[in-house]
Amino acid sequence: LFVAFYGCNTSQDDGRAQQSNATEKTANFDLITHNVAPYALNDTLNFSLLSKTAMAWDSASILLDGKSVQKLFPGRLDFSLLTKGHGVGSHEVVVEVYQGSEKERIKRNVIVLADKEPEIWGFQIKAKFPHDADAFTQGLLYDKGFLYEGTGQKGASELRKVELLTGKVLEAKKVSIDLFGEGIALFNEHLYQLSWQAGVGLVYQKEGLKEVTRFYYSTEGWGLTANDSHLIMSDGSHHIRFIDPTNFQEQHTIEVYDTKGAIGYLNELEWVDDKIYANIWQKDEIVVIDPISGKVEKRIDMKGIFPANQSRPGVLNGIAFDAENRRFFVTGKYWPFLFEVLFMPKSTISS
Ligand SMILES: [Ca+2]
Repeated sequence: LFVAFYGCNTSQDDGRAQQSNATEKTANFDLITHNVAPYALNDTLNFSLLSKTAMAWDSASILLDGKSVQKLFPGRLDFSLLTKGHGVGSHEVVVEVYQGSEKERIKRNVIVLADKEPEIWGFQIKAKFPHDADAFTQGLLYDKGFLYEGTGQKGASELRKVELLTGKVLEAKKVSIDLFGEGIALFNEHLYQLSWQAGVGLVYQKEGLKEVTRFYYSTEGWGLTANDSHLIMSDGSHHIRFIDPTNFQEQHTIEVYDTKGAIGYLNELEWVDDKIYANIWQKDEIVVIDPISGKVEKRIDMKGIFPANQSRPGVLNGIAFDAENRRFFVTGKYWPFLFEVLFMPKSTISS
């Protein structure tokens, strides 16, 4: 029997992580799939356990992402797994075959892609505001009439409260010189700021930007946002982590995929209407992600956001949302402007 393994035909060039499906070799058993890859969200994956040596066995446990989901017995070698409810990305299927006290473990990684092409959206500029051209923007959010901004570079990193209309920095707190500031989020009247590679996060009271505590994580820190229960963090990969803001424990992780593969380099984040907006590092693109499945639902083409007749000092970075007035703001690293934008389906934008 020949089993075709699917390797996502993607390259690092467009920010997609290299992923492949693979099975560990085992002595007596093999695990074969009856579906033709690639697999998509909501597919039912059909497998058969194949005994290569006709060895007797008692039972087998099927584990999906570490959780036991089914049992097999001799005479029943076929099983199905529903991808629905498990999200896009990499999943581990393990079959543990028992014979007395002996156990043989067969592992298969499967990649589940999005089941629907993302909608292609664009933008319209509604207003243009000044922005500090010395700000290496790494995090941006809006709260009660003010922008809050986290800036990067060692020695120049700050947490700032900024006046929207003028871009004037009203308050600034310097980040210690050993930390390279990254994304920021607001949760329960506290501001949280990541650092890039030090594994250290800073927590401030919003009023007065007073540092109150620190937290620690094992990945790089890139973008940060929050919903009403979690801090939500990117690390430069296609993973987004949900963190408990009370003890900083990671609760769960999603992987971000479209119909072709993983979407890497997820950077600055914004939680809006139960979706995650993420701008992709070094691209004029924002993706809108379903936070349950990790599926990319929209790709917002931001090409043309920076005036074509001016040299651009840095990449697009920074999405903020004014929930009360339903306004989106975007800017970039060292950009002299911050834009209020309206996102809309590209087909509805008149050129
Ligand atoms: Ca943001």
